[in-house]
Amino acid sequence: MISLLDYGAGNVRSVINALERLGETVQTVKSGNDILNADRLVFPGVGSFGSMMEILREKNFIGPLTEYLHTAKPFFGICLGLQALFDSSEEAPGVAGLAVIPGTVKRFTVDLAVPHIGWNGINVRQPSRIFNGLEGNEKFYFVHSYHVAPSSNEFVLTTTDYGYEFVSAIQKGNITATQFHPEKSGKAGLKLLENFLAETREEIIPASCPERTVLAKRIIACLDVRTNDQGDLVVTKGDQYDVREKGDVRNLGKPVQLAGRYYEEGADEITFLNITGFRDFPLKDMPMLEVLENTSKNVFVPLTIGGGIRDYEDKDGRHYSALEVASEYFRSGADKISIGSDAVLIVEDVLKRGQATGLSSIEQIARVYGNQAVVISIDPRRVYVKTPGSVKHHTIKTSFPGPEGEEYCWYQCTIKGGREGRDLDAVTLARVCEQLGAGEILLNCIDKDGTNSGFDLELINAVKDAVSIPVIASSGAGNAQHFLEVFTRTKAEAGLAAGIFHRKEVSIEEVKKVLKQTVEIR
Ligand code: 1PR
Repeated sequence: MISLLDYGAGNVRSVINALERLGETVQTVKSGNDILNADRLVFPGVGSFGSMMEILREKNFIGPLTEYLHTAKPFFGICLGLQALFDSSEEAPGVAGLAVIPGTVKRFTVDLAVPHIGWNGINVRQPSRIFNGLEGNEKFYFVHSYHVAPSSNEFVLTTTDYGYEFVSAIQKGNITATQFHPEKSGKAGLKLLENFLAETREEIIPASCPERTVLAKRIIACLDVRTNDQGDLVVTKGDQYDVREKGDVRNLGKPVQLAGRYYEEGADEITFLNITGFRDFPLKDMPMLEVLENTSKNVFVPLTIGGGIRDYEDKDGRHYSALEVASEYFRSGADKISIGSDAVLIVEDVLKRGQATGLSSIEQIARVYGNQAVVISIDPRRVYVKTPGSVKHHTIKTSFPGPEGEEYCWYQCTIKGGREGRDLDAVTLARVCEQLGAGEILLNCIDKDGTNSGFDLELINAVKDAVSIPVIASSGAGNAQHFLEVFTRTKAEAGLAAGIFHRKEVSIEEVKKVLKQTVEIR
């Protein structure tokens, strides 16, 4: 039996799933006494430092937790569960941490995308039993904008490089805590947790730790999901967003099975898009929640879910906020949610008002679950123009002139799965969404989707230049070389594909083989 401290702010489902996969029975802490009575305690932190400490205080957990940390009983902290151990954080000035380890928590000051999202390595600084069976060159999944800065090196267990070297895990007697998420770090992460649970392992330093660690470019498999005309939930795939062939919805497999296959084949992340979510009420859409629940039991890499995340009014007039919809997805095992149509409408409103309301789905979900949990999915389409000044939008000079020789184009945002074009360009959308608190951009391209002709590098460069959050390049991948192209000719942090993986034309392994010599991968 292991106790899990869930203060109710986010997704602890994946941690429970990982512990259960390792044969543990997990008991969720309900009171301060449960903390004091625990034999082993896991603390996965989600959200922000300030709200975490506030909730711990409201629940009267701070005293028992501090007392527990001063016993010899095992403790494992994850992400904010590491940061909580320090004196304070720049994220919430004036709010005291648990002060078990001297030092503070600082925001990344780097000329790189923040949050630091993805798979990075560790450099081991002292022996620990959690490293048994690891080579030392494995990568683990990180997602954070703040990192701990201990006052001395005494308790530093690992460091990681991102612009500069930061402390990525600490060890102090019975206390182990990691900035990365072992529960989302595939087989290496499960091994690490297994070692923590098996208390008798000997303390080691793995043999092949890298001198410097490098963040890997992520390869993401995307599953567009919808109900077909027979009522079955299927993975489908469009050609420029048209998913029907001879009148029928293309059926490329079952969502849970396909996600399991991609996990085994080495996908760094898996994205589900409920592509008819814009017209259905997702909380009635139980199959998607089931898909997430079942997938997250066996897939230990990050899961994103998109489609239909917005405010709703049901037929009886009951209001559901986008935050409620998102919370349901997080509870079912999602690590991030992606917002498509609603983001376009929100940005249009912000531009009209000249300011944000603080009430949009992007702002609300980012406040509760953190910026890193909010992905904006953009569905743009190229519009050619003769001169850049002929429209108010962000235009680019293109190397692929339009049908009438136009040398400029802009990327028009669409909603409802490409069905409706709006008077807003993708660059502006991305920029405003970042200001509202989005943590990542999933950049599709309707012209390229399903064409196998390669990513739209011009679009990716235009958006990447406008934001400092990570950008996932999507649409058009036809072979492994296209991934090499996108990672060498743009600064995209991740590449996503659907059709080539579903149809088994190219495997994730093949993509990584081609990238290996030139691009850092997991
Ligand atoms: O608007 O918040 O309800 O979200 C709906 C979501 O569903 C959006 O993220 C939107 O991109 C997606 N969507 C809606 N309709 C379609 C469609 O295809 N008819 N899917 C659709 C878009 C997702 C792409 C695709 C890549 C790679 N497809 O990410 O996976 O283009 O494909 P490829 O490698 O085969 O070229 P909301």
